[in-house]
Amino acid sequence: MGDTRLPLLAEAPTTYEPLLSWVEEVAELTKPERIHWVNGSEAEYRTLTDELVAAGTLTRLNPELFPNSFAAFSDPADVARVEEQTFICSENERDAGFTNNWMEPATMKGKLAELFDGSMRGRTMYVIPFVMGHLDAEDPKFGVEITDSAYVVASMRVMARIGTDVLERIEETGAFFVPALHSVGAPLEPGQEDVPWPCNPEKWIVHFPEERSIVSYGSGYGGNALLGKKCYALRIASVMARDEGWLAEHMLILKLTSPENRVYNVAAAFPSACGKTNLALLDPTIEGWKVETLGDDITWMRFGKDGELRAVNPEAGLFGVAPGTGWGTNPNAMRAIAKGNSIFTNVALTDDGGVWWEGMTEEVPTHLTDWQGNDWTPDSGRPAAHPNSRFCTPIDQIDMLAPEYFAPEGVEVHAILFGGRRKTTIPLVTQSRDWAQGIFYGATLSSETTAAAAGAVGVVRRDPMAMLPFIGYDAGDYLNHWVRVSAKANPARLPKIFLVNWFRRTREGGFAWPGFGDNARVLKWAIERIEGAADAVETPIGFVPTPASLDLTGLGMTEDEVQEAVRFDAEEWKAEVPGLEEWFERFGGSLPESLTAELESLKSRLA
Ligand code: GTP
Ligand code: SPV
Ligand code: MN
Repeated sequence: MGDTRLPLLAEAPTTYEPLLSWVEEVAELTKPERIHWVNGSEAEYRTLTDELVAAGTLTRLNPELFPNSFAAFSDPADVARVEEQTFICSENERDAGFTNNWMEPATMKGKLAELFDGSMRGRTMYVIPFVMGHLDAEDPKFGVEITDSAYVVASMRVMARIGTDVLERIEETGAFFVPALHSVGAPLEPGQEDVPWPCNPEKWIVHFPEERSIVSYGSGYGGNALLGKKCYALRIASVMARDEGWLAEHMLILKLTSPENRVYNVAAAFPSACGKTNLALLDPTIEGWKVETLGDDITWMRFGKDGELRAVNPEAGLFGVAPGTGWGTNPNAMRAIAKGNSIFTNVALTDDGGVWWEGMTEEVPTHLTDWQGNDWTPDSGRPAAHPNSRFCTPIDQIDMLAPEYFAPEGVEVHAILFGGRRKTTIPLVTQSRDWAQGIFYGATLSSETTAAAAGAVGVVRRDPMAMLPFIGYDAGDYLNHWVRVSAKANPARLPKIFLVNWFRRTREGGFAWPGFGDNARVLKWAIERIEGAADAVETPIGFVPTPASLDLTGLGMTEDEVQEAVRFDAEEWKAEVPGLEEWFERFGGSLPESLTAELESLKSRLA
């Protein structure tokens, strides 16, 4: 360490020059009161959460109900990812593509330098060394997040592998780390009292893909602030993956074991708040089929030496949508949560010091404190928990966690599902004729928007591979990358691809399919298709089940009712085509030819 180091760095637990000089540069700009190097220990977590309780950011829950667990309530204007303010600042605008906001890197850096000047005044600057994926991976993906939010530190400890071990490994191996800078943008003047959830009305979530760096300003929430998650493990990782020949995807991954003990790993890409966590923790309603969890939000995949597709989950926790997660719909998540060690954000509080959200229990409590701190009763006429309220829970608290979660080499993927939230048109499940048509399913995936991002809810938008807000480069190049990478596959071991929709409605307006644990019936059909055992009807969009080919044991639905969920509707699909054409036109020529060919052949089959 040079003599000229900032005195604030005196207690740095490292001599790693690339890290020290970055931390120093940030400290000089942001002017924090002190620097805390996060070691990731139990004791540190206790101190941090005690401080957050004292500051009013966290409410300690009743330990008999939720041990070592806390509730946080955000500023009402800081409740979700802000896609409008999310930028990919590639050197060339063309490389950000039409799905991303872009600004010239130098201009953006100038703007950020102004915003970060003194932005940590009066606060502690935390330095969090982290690794996404395994520390013992062949090529571990390191990052260091600098943040002035202790809530972010506590949440990152759940969501990623952080602390001393990681720092030592970075230093020992001289590894590159992604510098990820975060500030809530709420400096404190001397004597100024803090608020429970500091943030700034102005928010910027910025990525510099060529230098692989992240800068986030103004928000303390989820994907805006826990920078290992969407910013690194998807946006920056997708760029690394493009350059290094792998795939970083917004997918869950689960291990399915058949009654005959055959194992299939299934990855599934659904947009935000469209059912990944629920499927990953599925409790099958059919006998003999077992599901184990590998991941619930992000999957990194590469083709192995035998041409098989291998997948790992780079995360260490769940940041799950609370509403709709209940003892009836997702008992496995509820059991994991009940073990404690969780941070809840924007849920409601029960009078006995527990948490509640819509759908947690069938019986609705008679009195709650809602997520905004107001009294709430069932006839208040508004939800008690915010629709994007979340539970943040260590993944190893899931009883059904697959042992392979801990294997750095990951698992082979046998099937990929693409799915969205569509009231009409998309059948419960469709199997693609081949890999190319499967990529077409992914490229044209559509869904109604949800509360996971700020903005209107319920608007149908195209969401390629469920990655629309997360592709760190040009969307056409991204689809080309899928095509190119899969050319490395052993064709016999290419996963089979299915399009699913748990959200189709009946004419009466209810869900056409009960979903949740009953989705195991769809997984079973998919596996039986792979094994060549299940029946299907060939339609212009691919193979859909006959009602009789699905295991309906104990479902309590008639074949006619099931038919409404699985049917292919030619009229609805003809009405879909102009939207598909418009979507493809937006790529302005960067789309793989194979996809244009798929659309043409779909049109001729529909005609
Ligand atoms: P992100 O964490 O935002 O990426 O969301 P996710 O894809 O993991 O979604 P999640 O599993 O948390 O589900 C989001 C919402 O959809 C919850 O309110 C669920 O209750 C609901 N949901 C999930 N699966 C089903 C299903 O099979 N049927 C129905 N009707 N709703 C479902
Ligand atoms: C999503 O929006 O897809 C999430 C939540 O998983 S967040 O971490 O906020 O991105
Ligand atoms: Mn997600």
